[in-house]
Amino acid sequence: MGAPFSRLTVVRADITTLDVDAIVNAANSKLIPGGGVDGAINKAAGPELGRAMMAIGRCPTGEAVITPGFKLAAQHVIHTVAPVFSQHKEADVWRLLGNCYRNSLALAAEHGVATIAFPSLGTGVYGIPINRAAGVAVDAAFQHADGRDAPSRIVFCCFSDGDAEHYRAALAARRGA
Ligand code: AR6
Repeated sequence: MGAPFSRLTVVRADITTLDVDAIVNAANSKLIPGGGVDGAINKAAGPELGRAMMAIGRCPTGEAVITPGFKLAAQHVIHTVAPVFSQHKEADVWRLLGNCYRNSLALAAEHGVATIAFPSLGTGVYGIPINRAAGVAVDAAFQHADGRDAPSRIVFCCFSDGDAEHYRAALAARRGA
């Protein structure tokens, strides 16, 4: 197993419980605290997180911004905005979703993050099919994990066993590529 693969792991967990330097939030472009993983992260971090998000006020689709983690074990929360599946051409969905992972990892590197966990961005309310989304996530992380400023651990944090299976399959496919 090569170095990039040893840095990528899949877990089934509530992302708010993970002891990592940064967790990634699946936010909306107005950075108004919402439901899904965004709601869970805001609940666990406390009201200061929502205030910090709204002070930033905007994050275009595919881009990323950073706040403190407040009451979370994670020191940072990186907020990124996945594309809504029904609102883009399919090729744009994959490019923008890849940008979410790339821009989050670049921001993490700027802040010296050594361990980072992603939820399955865009595959809840935003409707992106998880079988394809997992491949995009793994490809983007794999490319970054090969670089000089790569974190030591990139975790794909899935909320169900079925979701975790998709990420494990995507990792296995990438390993075989
Ligand atoms: N830990 C890990 N994963 C979770 C958790 C959790 N605690 N809770 C949900 N998930 P979604 P999106 C999974 O809908 O599709 C919000 O309202 C969930 O099962 O949270 O990018 C925002 O404000 C799914 O696999 O994000 C936006 O408006 C994954 O997280 C919008 O939803 C992503 O589902 C973003 O939609």
